[in-house]
Amino acid sequence: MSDLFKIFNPGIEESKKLICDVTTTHKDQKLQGFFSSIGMTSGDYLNFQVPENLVVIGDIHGDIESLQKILNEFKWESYLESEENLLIFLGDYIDRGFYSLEVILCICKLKCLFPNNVFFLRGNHEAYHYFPFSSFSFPTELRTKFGSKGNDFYFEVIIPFFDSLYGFCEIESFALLLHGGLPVIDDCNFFKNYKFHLSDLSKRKDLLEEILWNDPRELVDNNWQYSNRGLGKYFGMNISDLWLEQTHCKNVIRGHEPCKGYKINHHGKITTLFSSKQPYPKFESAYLKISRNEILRESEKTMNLDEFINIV
Ligand SMILES: [Mn+2]
Repeated sequence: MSDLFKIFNPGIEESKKLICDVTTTHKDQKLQGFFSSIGMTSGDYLNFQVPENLVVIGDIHGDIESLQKILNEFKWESYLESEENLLIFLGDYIDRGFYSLEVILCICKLKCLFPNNVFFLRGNHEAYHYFPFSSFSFPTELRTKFGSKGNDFYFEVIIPFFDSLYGFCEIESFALLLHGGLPVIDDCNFFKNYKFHLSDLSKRKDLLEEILWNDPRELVDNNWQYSNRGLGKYFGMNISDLWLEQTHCKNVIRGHEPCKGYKINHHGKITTLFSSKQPYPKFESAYLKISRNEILRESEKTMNLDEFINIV
């Protein structure tokens, strides 16, 4: 298993096989429903009971070195042997750093080894074909690596892989995990059926855009504003309170914004986690690791998760 990082100068056929295998695994898990002792899927929506241990990794953005450091630090091989230990990625695997393809291959190897406790959420960089933006460079990296075949590789292998990623994860009574932020909901009836609405985001592009692009802000009216990013919204504390109240969760764990490893918003209710360093020299790379006991210990109050964040 120690060959997880032996992926430099990856061949096109080998890369294609590995990524397509994981796309198939995702599709099977979504279609047939996936069940482990602690979790289940309903399409794009993942649901878990509180795991024995939880590790969350934020945006990687092609930074294979930070990814390697993080995986080694929590000793991924022994950690993932128990299916009660979960590893969740918050998306944005590509662009900005030099090794986007290598990052994808590395996490795909992890998923092949541990399909029942490694899960990938989708970032906005994995949905360029729905919500385009200016700094998207992954196809250029693929053309540099694979020449003219890079284009076909992007359309035939990468886009289906991106479309197979999960959109939203709930860990019961604890946390909501997603890439960008909570969608602004003004009709409370939504929550009667929220798991259903989140289970097929290809039919709910309005929700998908906000999940992938929204950011938390401390807004004067605590409500929401359109985002300066040109896509998505800034959501205030009222939106966080509504979602957390309706889902009986205490925290939101999300990525999407470069920061010194982590950032806290909305009085501790929102934790931003960022795990990329090489393309962002001014910032830090971090991951979150928390145990079931630590989660249950603070069952009554809002938890501030900063003590469970490790800067690498
Ligand atoms: Mn992002």
